[in-house]
Order: sequence, then structure tokens, then C-alpha cells
Amino acid sequence: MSEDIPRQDGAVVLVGVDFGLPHFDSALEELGLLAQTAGLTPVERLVCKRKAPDAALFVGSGKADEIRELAELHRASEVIFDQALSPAQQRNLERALGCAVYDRTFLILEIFAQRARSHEGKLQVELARLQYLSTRLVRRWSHLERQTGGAGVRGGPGEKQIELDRRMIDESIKRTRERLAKVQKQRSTQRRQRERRDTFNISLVGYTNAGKSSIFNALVKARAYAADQLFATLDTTTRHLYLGDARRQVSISDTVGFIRDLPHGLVDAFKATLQEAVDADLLLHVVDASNPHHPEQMVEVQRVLREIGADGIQQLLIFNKVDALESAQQPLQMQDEMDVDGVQVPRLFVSAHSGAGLPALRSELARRSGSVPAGMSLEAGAELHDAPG
Ligand SMILES: Nc1nc2c(ncn2[C@@H]2O[C@H](COP(=O)(O)OP(=O)(O)OP(=O)(O)O)[C@@H](O)[C@H]2O)c(=O)[nH]1
Ligand SMILES: [Mg+2]
Repeated sequence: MSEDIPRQDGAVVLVGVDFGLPHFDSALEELGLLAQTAGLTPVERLVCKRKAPDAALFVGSGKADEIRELAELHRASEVIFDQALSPAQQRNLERALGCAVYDRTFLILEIFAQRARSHEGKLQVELARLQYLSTRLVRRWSHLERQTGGAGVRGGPGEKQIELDRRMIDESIKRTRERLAKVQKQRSTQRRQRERRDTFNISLVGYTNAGKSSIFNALVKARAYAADQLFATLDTTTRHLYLGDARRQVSISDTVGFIRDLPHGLVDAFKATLQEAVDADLLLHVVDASNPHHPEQMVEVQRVLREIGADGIQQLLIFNKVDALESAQQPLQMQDEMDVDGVQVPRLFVSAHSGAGLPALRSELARRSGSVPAGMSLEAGAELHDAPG
């Protein structure tokens, strides 16, 4: 029986099902990066095509057999699907495959849980995780029992157990929400105390791994954590940005990255963290120009910006990592404009690594914030100020 096969902890088989959607990642590259970021080791990747998901198993039963054999062959402890599975599909698959089965949503939640540092971040992730789990009444939440002092009975998911579990999880959700509301209230008071009106606020936003933290570091000469991992940054960091003879204070914030199919609960939970972006005077939308999927990534970022209500803020597109482009792909001009949802958005090409384009970015920021307008009148700078009051 498959249960008897010794499994290698952390070895995972990745599965992607191509339903003919344009963003299908046939190499499962992003899922592989997500798995690695969560500390897992992908040992095999398998993709298949289907018209629609099977209601019970997501894939066909023949494919499920194939996945089970692959998982046994590699002694994988888990199989991870690139798409969201329904709770029933997840349960059925675990039975059919003889090992733990997770989906992309769970993986993203796991990473956020590992990464969260601030009190608020931890609460936000916990809330999103509880909401995800509340629909999946399975045996995965021993941590909850520990927290609440234990509801005791393990054993099969009988009605009674499920009832207990449901109540426990609902109570945890309620408690977490209350704690979060308290923290967020304190935070908004602090924010109001900070004199924002005279400060020009810039926020870096973009797909995860685009290079936001690297650009932030290069601009403010700080050392925010930048790494070849997804979601290296979870908490918003804000610093003053010195742009020559500033007439006006400029602040810049590095924020959490976005990703395709960001679990809904997470977008919700991170709204407070992303508040810096919503309140910004200018968004620097950082794009990894060297990633062949960057057009889809940009669409996703625009979608999340709409969702958090930041789509009306003026943007600068920052096409980063030009050093990694082949010579045939190098931009002809380092500054131009690009059509984004029917709007012409100014675009700058830069490299946080080589420093190319950064002086131009700094002067563009200075110009927009009204801080170093060599030859620019005070009045022109003043136009950019928030309306008083
Ligand atoms: N070649 C090249 N790599 C870069 C450049 N800028 C950043 N990187 C690399 O891209 C990876 C991601 O950089 P980060 O700055 O952590 O990206 P981020 O957007 O902050 O990512 P998250 O916080 O995870 O959302 C790191 O391995 C960086 O070294 C660049 O200009 N050129
Ligand atoms: Mg970052």
C-alpha cells in the first residue's frame, strides 16, 4: 500500500492542469519557486490538459494513477497543484494519491505565515489562513487545538468532531479579527500623527520578485531584505528619500509583492499593510523586464491595485533588470511611454544591480515631487501638493 512507502519530507511533485487559459505556466516555474520559497524540494513536474476540472478529482482517474506512481517513485511527501482545489477535491485526491495534497493557495498562505514578522502581519496571515481552513474541515489544525487548550478528541472527522472544529475555527476567526482591528486602529492613529500633508509619498508596488526592495535599497541606500525568493518582503518599510535640495519631504515605501491568484483572504488581510500604497501620491510599478511573463504579471498588478482602490493614483512604470536582457531586447530609449489600460503611462528602464537608469529615475522623482526643479518655479512644484485641509 502507498501508505507504507517511506516518504522524503519536503519532496514534492508539482502538477499543473492546462485548461487553455492564457496564463498557464507550462514549465510550472512560478509554482516551483513558490515551493522552494516554502522550503520544499520539487522532485518532479507534471502537466496535463483538460477541458474542465473533474468535480471529484480535479484530474481524470488515469492521471491520478500516474501522479500516485510518480509520487511513490520519488517518495514525495506532498503533491501540489498549481490551481485552487475545492475542499472535496483535495480530500479525494489525498485518498487517491496516498499522500498530502495542497494547492497553490495553501502554498502562498504557508509562505506568508513563515515570513510574517510584524504583529500585524502575523495576525493578517493568521486570519487568511483560518478563513481558508474554515472551508476545509480536515485534520490539519492541531495548532489551533494547542492554542485553545485542546478540544480533545482526535479521530475520524465524524459529525461531532467537525462541529467542534467548526466552532473552534469560527471563534479563532472572531478573536483574530478583533485583535487585528485593535492593532490597525493604533496604526492609523500613528499614521495620522505623522505629518503627511507636507510629505510627497511614493510607494513601490509590483509583482513579487520584480526587484522592488532592490530599487528601494538603491534609492535610499538602505538595506531592506532583497532575495531571489517570492514574497521576500511582507511588511511595509518607509524611509525618507533625499533628492538633492528638497523643498519638500519625500518618503518612499517598499511593499509586499503581488502574485497571480493571490488568495482572496490575503488581499483582504493585507489591505491595511497596503494602505501606504493606497495613500501614495505616486506609485512606482516595478516590472521584471527580463521575465517572459511580465505582461501577465502587469495585468495582475493592475487588478490588485483596482481591488485595493489604488488604481486612480498616478503611476510610473519601472522596467527593472535591463542588465539581464539580451542585447536584441535592450530598449532603444531608456524613457518612453506605454499604454496601460488605455492610458499612456511614463516608463523608465533601470537596473537596480548595475545602477543603469537610476539617476534618471531620481531626477524624475525629484521633478514629480517638486523637490529639485532646476529651473522649475515654486508654483509649478506647488501644484503637486495635496489640497490643504
Ligand atoms: N539581474 C538583475 N537582478 C535583479 C535586479 N534587481 C533585483 N534583482 C534580483 O531579483 C530578485 C528579487 O529582488 P527583490 O528586490 O527581493 O524583489 P522584490 O520585488 O522586493 O520581491 P518580493 O519582496 O519578494 O516581492 C533578487 O534576487 C535580486 O537580486 C536587477 O536590476 N538585475
Ligand atoms: Mg521585496
